[in-house]
Amino acid sequence: MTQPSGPELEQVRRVVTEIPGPRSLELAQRRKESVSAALGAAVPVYADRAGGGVVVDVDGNSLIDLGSGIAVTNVGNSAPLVVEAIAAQAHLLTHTCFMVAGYEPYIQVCEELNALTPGDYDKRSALFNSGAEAVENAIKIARSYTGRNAVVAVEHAYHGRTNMTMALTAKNMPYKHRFGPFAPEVYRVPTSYPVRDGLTGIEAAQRTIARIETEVASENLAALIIEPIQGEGGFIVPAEGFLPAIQKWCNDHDVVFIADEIQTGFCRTGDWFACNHEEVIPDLITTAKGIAGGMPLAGVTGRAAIMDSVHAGGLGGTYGGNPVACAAAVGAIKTMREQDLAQRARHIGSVMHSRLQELAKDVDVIADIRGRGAMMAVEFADPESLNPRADLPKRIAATCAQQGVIVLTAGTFGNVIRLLPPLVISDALLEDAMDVLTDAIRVEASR
Ligand code: PLZ
Repeated sequence: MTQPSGPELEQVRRVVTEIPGPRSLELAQRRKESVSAALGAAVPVYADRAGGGVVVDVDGNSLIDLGSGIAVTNVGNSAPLVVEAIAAQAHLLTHTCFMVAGYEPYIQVCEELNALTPGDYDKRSALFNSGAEAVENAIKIARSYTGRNAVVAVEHAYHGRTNMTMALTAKNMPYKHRFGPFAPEVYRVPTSYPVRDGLTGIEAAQRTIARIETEVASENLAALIIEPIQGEGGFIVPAEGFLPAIQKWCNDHDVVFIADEIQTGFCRTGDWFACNHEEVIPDLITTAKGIAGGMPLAGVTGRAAIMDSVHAGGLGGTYGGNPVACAAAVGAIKTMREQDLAQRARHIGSVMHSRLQELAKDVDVIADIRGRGAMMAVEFADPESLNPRADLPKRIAATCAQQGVIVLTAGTFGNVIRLLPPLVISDALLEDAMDVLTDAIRVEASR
């Protein structure tokens, strides 16, 4: 008999060994001798299988997953339609290179992206392997279209680890440290960070625009790129009105407005894309992560006039839009639609938010609880001075892992716990995980 997998796995939290257990320790040793020490690890266990809301490790511990592999397995790990699509496609063809001989799944994914992304205009898409690669290409496209060089990114931004995207990313450690020089013509401007700047969305936008106008000038500016809710930066939700004002300024000055929805996309925030909440219409949008249920795939989607302005042969790559990854994306998108995972994300968000609000009454280390849908975070800081408490998230996450719950940290100041459960997690598991998390916060906050 085959062992259960995917959503058939028993949906329980169960810790049967010390964490990490003996098999994980064995793998940790082999890793130490074979894998570069430069790669981090959020939890000390090694995964064997996963599905629904759990990750089962090699020692048989069943951990509740509040990370989704960093916002990737929105439809759950090894989701049935994704697994079936991968298997079927793998039997037909695994690779031709889209630039050599095309295939239907690539076109299907582009059709889906054009239909699902915000903006009721004629669109085109191109597919790549990773989020960073999508961002790189969005910048190439914007520069080619405008004939301008400069690119603006905002404070706390995260856009990837390649050379151009490191330049766009704000935080030095660990992403940029000793890796320079970085790509030129990247300018950083303030954003909206309500709990820390106290500005309305309009005030923050005016500050941002004034900086761009004095230090860059629209005549030199190809694109402005922004995450509608910042991911690695700490789930910073800009004040209402900020994004629409920035979009309008870009439109008025023929600056390509790029929304990086790599972390926020595909139902995560309670809608297909985070731009939808304020009816923000980007010119280009970058997607990855949740798009293909765990397979590596990314896209750039945008106005046909912009996307088609690049010379023929100007975009591509050997693997971009691999047929198996594309088939997985079609399966993942179908799952999101059939199970209305946007609605599910809103429900998950309201559960997490109310549990955290309740907790905030008892502890004095929480400066902010924020996010949208199933993308929720707690910022730890002294509530008066707002001095970051960077010591807490690591300890809280370690305590949670010991008790069988995976949570991730984030934030420019390293003082944020972020919650990104798979959108198919059961209510019972979610409540159990929130019990563990809120207890861990109580304990660590009182130490
Ligand atoms: N843009 C908004 O969130 C990836 C990074 C994890 P890749 N975020 C997770 C890490 O430490 O490397 C991300 C993102 C946003 C771009 C990216 C980059 O996507 O698929 O990791 O290249």
